[in-house]
Amino acid sequence: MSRRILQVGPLKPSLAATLTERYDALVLPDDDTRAAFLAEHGASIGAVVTTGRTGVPADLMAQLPALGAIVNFGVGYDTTDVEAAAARGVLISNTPDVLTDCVADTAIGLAIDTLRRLSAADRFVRRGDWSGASYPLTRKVSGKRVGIVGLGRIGQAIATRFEAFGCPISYHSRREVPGSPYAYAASPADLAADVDILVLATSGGSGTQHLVDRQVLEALGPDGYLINIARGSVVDQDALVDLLLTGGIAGAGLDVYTDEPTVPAELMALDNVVLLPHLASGTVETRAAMEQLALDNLDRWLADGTVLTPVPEVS
Ligand code: 8YV
Repeated sequence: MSRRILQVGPLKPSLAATLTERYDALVLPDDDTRAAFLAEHGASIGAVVTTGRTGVPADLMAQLPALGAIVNFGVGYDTTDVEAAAARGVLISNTPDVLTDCVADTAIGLAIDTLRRLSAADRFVRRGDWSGASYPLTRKVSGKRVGIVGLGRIGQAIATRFEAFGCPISYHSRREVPGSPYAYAASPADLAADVDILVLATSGGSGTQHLVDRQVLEALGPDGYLINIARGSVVDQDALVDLLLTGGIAGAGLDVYTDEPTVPAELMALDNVVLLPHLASGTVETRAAMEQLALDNLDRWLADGTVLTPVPEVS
């Protein structure tokens, strides 16, 4: 087995430094030297370390014939061609669990910020608008009906947090979760029709592309709010922008977008929308834990050809 490591895409600086210093890793160039680099080194690469931002698409995988493992820094790996990896017996590891708390915390923060308009109120104060008029009334969060699309680890952690706010919870997942105390909805549209806040916590990729389409957003309706800490691809973003501009839904809290880091310009002026720069897992503590888990996966693969936290499709 080839033990050569390749970094694909930007990584947390300390992780990139460790890979170079401790593992003598190569770094895939992102310029016109890439083809020559791959011609020279592609056949020697045994493992790739990457993130969901870049991943290993099929065309890159095809140029790495000795590839045995893809170590993904992040829980989402939708930019890696999982089918191609499975067909070739390439393992993929991700970093589940260690980021669940921070991503769930972000979902709650986004919901409170969006309904109570906290970021907009901060702008109001900074602009010097708090002179005589009081701030416009906002919407209460506690007790709102919350629907969660994707009741995996993160969806469950979000549900637990909202329960503490007295919110009735329902959910939609590909399959009903056995033993779950929450009401199951057979489709995202059925779920959206019955809730005030629709939270997206499902994985990205082709299976969930535009799972939340115009029909689902219309079912959420003019009093409903969308919170997305999953992937931009899960939502029909054009329909979302249209409905936000026309009052078809009440507001949205977004950490993810279709074409990051591009954020639709139309949303910039809207105070009923909170826009975050894909920061959900971005705390010192969680990113350190993700880094450690990525390195533990790499060490395990180098030691015995397995990984600690394989993704389900290729374990
Ligand atoms: C990113 C995320 O991976 O884990 C995920 O799927 O979306 C984030 O944690 C993180 O930004 C690293 O690139």
